Amino acid sequence: AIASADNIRITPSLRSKKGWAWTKNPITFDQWSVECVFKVTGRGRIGADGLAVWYTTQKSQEGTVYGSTDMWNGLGVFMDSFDNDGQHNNPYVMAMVNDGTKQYDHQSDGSQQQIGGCMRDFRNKPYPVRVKVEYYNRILTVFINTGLTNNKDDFELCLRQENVDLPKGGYFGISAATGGLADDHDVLAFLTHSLHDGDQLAAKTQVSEQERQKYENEFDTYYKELEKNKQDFNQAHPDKVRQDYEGEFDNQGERELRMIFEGQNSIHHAVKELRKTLDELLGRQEMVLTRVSQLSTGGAVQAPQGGAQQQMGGGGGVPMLDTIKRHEVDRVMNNQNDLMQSAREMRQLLNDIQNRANVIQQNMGQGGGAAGGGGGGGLPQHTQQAISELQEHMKYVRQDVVNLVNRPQSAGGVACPPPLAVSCITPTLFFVSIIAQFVLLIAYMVYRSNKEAQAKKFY
Ligand SMILES: [Ca+2]
Ligand SMILES: [Ca+2]
Repeated sequence: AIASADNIRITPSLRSKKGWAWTKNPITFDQWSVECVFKVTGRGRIGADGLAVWYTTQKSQEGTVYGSTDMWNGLGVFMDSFDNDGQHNNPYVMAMVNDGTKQYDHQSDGSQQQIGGCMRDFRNKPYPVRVKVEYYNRILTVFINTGLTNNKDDFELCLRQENVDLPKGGYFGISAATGGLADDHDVLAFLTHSLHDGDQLAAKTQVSEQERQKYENEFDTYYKELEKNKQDFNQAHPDKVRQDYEGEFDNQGERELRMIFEGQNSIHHAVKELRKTLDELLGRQEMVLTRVSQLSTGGAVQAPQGGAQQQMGGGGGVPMLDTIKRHEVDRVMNNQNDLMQSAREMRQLLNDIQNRANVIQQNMGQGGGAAGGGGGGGLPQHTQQAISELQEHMKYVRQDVVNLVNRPQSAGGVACPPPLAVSCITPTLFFVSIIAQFVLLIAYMVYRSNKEAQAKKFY
């Protein structure tokens, strides 16, 4: 493993490398939560081998299981990049408990030995990936945040297993390995928390107050020493100081890419909101339909709470066929066509964006290689052009999404002919339900093409 200022490179992207890092001392608590923040990056569509988070009774040495020793005693959580058994289910996240006797079965990706797992792509993500392992009351839970957004708390449940027995007083560790294919495995942070029941906690905090003072003093001393050493170093090597600063500024391409990702995030967010609204709408639609069926059977009906706001007389018993006028149907049809059209446009735009993003990524790859050799040159002309076009398209998409969100109200607010108070209700309801269905369809299409686009990017 190679340590740097803000991460530990467990393995570089070179063939057949292994690396690891372990806690110095065994832990003194039985229930815990650890969070490992990492990045797995590689130029290939497929990478290898993977990264492991360990809790074992011994600090392991180099070995065959993601860089660490086999037949371990404790828990291993594996981020397995390479699909050894050809089941098309990698990258895969899984947990395996071992009592020191079992050999990890690489050929089947441990599929018969795992206590649980989930298929998640954790390679080449815009933001760091986070895996959180909790062990509390003999329940093991693994959450994963696949780094698609910069929200640190965007965790999904990957696996949960009850009645898991782990040995006490183990060490935490991380390890990684590359094979014929190679990824960079970087760990940015490893956070450990002990978990306590309430009363247990109260007893412990009293003792720790003195210790806290001690550790704080110790930390201050070390920190001052570090600062002093840094200054000494800077004085001794004034030429190296400037190089340090150069790394802190991203080149233009990286900044643009980050802007694109942020744009995509906000689109993602908008679509999510849209879905929520649509679910509500669907609920209302169902309510309205129930009322309509009541109406057609001739019962007295009260006004629906959220939907159409017209006063409904207790009349009832009006035949439904009389109530829908030809021109109203035409209008509904036109509206539908309109919606379909804008959905198609949005799809096209998204595809377009995807293509351009691919082009930029390729260019970045080539540009990155060149920049490594020489100084940080500017982007080629056509890339800049593509980026600016991309940004413009992004604006359109956002506008479209906003329009879509606003549409149901404007479409729903079609004026009804005033004299036919009772007869106008049914077409309005019909209207709302049809539009709701179409908006739902569009949201799904957008959502799916977004998903597809993301999947396509990495495969
Ligand atoms: Ca594997
Ligand atoms: Ca597999």
